[in-house]
Amino acid sequence: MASSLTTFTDEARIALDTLSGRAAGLFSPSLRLGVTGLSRAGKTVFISALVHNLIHGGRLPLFEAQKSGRIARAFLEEQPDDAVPRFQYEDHVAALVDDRAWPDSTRAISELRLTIEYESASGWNRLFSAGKLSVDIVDYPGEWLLDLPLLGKSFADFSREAVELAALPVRCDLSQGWLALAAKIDPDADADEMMARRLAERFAAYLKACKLDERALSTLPPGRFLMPGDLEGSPALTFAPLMKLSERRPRSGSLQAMMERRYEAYKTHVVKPFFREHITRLDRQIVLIDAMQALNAGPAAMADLERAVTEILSCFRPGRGNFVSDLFSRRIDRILVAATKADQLHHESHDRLQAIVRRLADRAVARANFSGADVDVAAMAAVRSTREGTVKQGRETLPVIIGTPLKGERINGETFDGKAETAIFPGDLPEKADAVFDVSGPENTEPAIRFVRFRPPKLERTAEGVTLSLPHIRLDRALQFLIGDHLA
Ligand SMILES: Nc1nc2c(ncn2[C@@H]2O[C@H](COP(=O)(O)OP(=O)(O)OP(=O)(O)O)[C@@H](O)[C@H]2O)c(=O)[nH]1
Ligand SMILES: [Mg+2]
Repeated sequence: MASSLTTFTDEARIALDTLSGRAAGLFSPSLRLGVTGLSRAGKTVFISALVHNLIHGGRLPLFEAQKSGRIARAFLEEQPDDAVPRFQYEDHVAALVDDRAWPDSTRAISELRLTIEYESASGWNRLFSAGKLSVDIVDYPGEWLLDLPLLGKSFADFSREAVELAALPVRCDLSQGWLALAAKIDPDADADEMMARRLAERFAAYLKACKLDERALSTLPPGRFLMPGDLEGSPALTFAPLMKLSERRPRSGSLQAMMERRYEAYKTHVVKPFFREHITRLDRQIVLIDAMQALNAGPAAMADLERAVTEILSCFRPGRGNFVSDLFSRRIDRILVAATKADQLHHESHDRLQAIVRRLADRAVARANFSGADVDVAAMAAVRSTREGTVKQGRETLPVIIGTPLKGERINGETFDGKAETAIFPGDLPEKADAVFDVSGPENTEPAIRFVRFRPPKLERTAEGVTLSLPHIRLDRALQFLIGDHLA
């Protein structure tokens, strides 16, 4: 009874929030754009580049409103949500443009409001609309989305699944430390804070080890164990799955009772509010993926990436009867799945990369049984760190990419100092997208592409000393899909 009451209140609250959000939208049109992806996928760089290009009138030929000269002005405004950290746009751009360094990892949610003043394309619209659109951009870790399935699971389900997954051959070497400790614990013993902490620490260390592992294992919940945000060390994060749980109600004062309570607190105080306050209010969503890294690691990593995208898309799937999906999935009508580091390849391979992302997204859409929103894909670079050229090798002319590799990057035994420019032949992606998913293929073959991380580009200045906008690849196409129709 108690739990159905909570659910009811939550739903009522979400409905109210949604309604008031829409009512507010009538007066000043706004669009909430979610930007997500697993850590290091490129969220911060994407948002910085998008805003920089709009504010500085960058080259965006595929973004119709800009191309036809209908954008009068784009500028930053105060964000509507006081309780959410602001996306530190100025710091990130200073790193990119002044220091030619990639911005620091961000690890929590943040928000920025970009307002665009434009002239509508149709005379009719010009008559009725003010020609002003506020885009609220929300950057949040993909890891947090993967917590949604927990809402439907009891502590016993969660524990059983976690132990099963930890025992899988690919994971057991990483989970050993935690499993050994958990096996020694009697769930009926008296609750002990230090023991709870040790268990939680070992469990979190195992999850982090999976994330760092070069087999690129997919992420397991709870997402905040990897990305705690500001919750580090709080009781709602000091729990772990237990083994040998009794079927009966746990004795009050026992370790099991304590862990169960904290698990429920995690769902109530962390997962639900996150979905209610952020995810249910989104209109559009971009899911960034690091396809280059997965391609480099081989088919098993591609399969893993596909699993992660499937899980992420499942969170936006309508009509599953879970407590939020019915309400918000109706609102997100466009989702873009984008690989954002295409500048590490020669342009001849960009369409192939896009075909690979399309294949991955199609499979994820099918597996997640997803419908209800347009899902498109893109191979792009939010910030283009390379130029293209050719190099003569004997009689052959090879297409190369030229850039400044980051300090410490290595290729063919050469280590770079972060200052010298170099030309690299990155190799080609396979013509058939299926090849990169084929786990039955020969193992341990050299990756098809050689990939080196470059420093952000040096920006040109005009004769008047004005810095030009950040170069990109197909960022304009992404923009057109995500917000173009709202500027029609
Ligand atoms: N070449 C290239 N590299 C990129 C691009 N975008 C991101 N990167 C690389 O990917 C790294 C991670 O990018 P971020 O934007 O910080 O990724 P994030 O998703 O915000 O990561 P977290 O904040 O840790 O979750 C950067 O440090 C760059 O090395 C791009 O457009 N081109
Ligand atoms: Mg970030």
